[in-house]
Amino acid sequence: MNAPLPNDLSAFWIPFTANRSFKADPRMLASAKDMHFETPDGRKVLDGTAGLWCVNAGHCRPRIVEAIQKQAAILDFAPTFNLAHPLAFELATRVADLMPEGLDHVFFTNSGSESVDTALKIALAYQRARGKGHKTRLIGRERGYHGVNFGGISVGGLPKNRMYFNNQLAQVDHLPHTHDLARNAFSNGQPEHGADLADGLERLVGLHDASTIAAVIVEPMAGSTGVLPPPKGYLERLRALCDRYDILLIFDEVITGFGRLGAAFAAERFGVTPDLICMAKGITNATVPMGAVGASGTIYQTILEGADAPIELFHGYTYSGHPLACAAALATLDTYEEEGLFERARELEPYFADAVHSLRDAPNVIDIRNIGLAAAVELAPRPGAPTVRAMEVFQKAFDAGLLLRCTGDILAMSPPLIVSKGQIDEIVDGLRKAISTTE
Ligand code: PXG
Repeated sequence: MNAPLPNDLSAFWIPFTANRSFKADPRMLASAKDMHFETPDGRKVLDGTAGLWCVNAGHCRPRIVEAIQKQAAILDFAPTFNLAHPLAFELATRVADLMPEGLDHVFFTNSGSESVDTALKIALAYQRARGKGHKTRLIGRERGYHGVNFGGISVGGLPKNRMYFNNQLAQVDHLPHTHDLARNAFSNGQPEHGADLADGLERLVGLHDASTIAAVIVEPMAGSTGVLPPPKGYLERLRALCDRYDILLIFDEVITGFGRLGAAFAAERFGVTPDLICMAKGITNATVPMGAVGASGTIYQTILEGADAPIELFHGYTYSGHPLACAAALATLDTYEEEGLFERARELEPYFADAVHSLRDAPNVIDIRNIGLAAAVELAPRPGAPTVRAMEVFQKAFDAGLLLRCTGDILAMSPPLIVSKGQIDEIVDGLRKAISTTE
């Protein structure tokens, strides 16, 4: 497809992008189908990252396209403040069925960032509703990414997301991250070492006292920072400590939700059940913006029964449970189920793992990590110019027809769950070529 190019690139302020260099040399996408994007000049690009970790069923899937088209002509919008529409209930039930037992209520948002801030607010509302309004402190983790809203950047642990915006939430602290090249380099799946890092929570309890702490939020597998699977035993330990100190545990599953780790949620994969789950991205296969927070029955009932006003939770968005997003999500969940895509991810995991670990001997590779259909290759930073090497690899791969993600000196891969073995080889060969030809 040859699509017309825009005449003027100046007005669109591109997110999380070096606008000046991008506009000098733009990389455009015009269409997409299944595993590929196509550029305006007709070049195919293999999607090694499911867009931004979100197009889990592949692009422009017919069932989802049709559901959105149909719904737009039936009910384009319906308020969910004091009103509702049937699809939102249907979807909430479907999502609840996918979550671990005990998590059975769903609050709709429009993005991962909104899901995170919603979950933090629900945690505070819960503590207050049960007469523990003094539990207000929120604990995140170093290197965590929880979106870009003020709550999310405060509990998040990426320095640049925090340092530029000083109006952060007070009363926040952080667990240590689990990145440990000395002990865990080239782990396949969950690393052996680091369960003890969860004891960081014990130290924070010692410092702040459990009576001030409302919730801990972590990504079960840290994604954006460069794929850090949880060390063996880590999440179990964190769950046990949260129970001991009466602290809520929130899993941010914006990336891991909907099959990335070979199960509906990482909670299921790891056998650890949080009190709240943040989700977005894969819920609609990224076709229509949507996020959600899954909550336990205990949290829901406590807030409803402990409320001091008829509206129990003072929170919600104009587009919470938007009809188009609900239709897209229902068709997406049908697609995942019909095609067995979560199981497929689990079945492909060993093949994917072997393929990415074959890059071990490529130049400058200092670590390879993987779990489910997510993997990262970490490169040694170029002396005096950190991050430049990975950016060059990313650009080379893109020019050769392969989309990867780069963050710092790390290249990440997270293909749609429909990826074939041949396409896994193509992704890994493309990355090998790009690394091998980069100084
Ligand atoms: N939580 C987690 C764990 C995420 O990964 C968000 C929250 C925020 O979601 P929204 O929908 O508000 O963007 C995310 C988003 C990358 C990359 O390259 C990752 C995300 C977004 C964009 C790029 O790693 N994750």
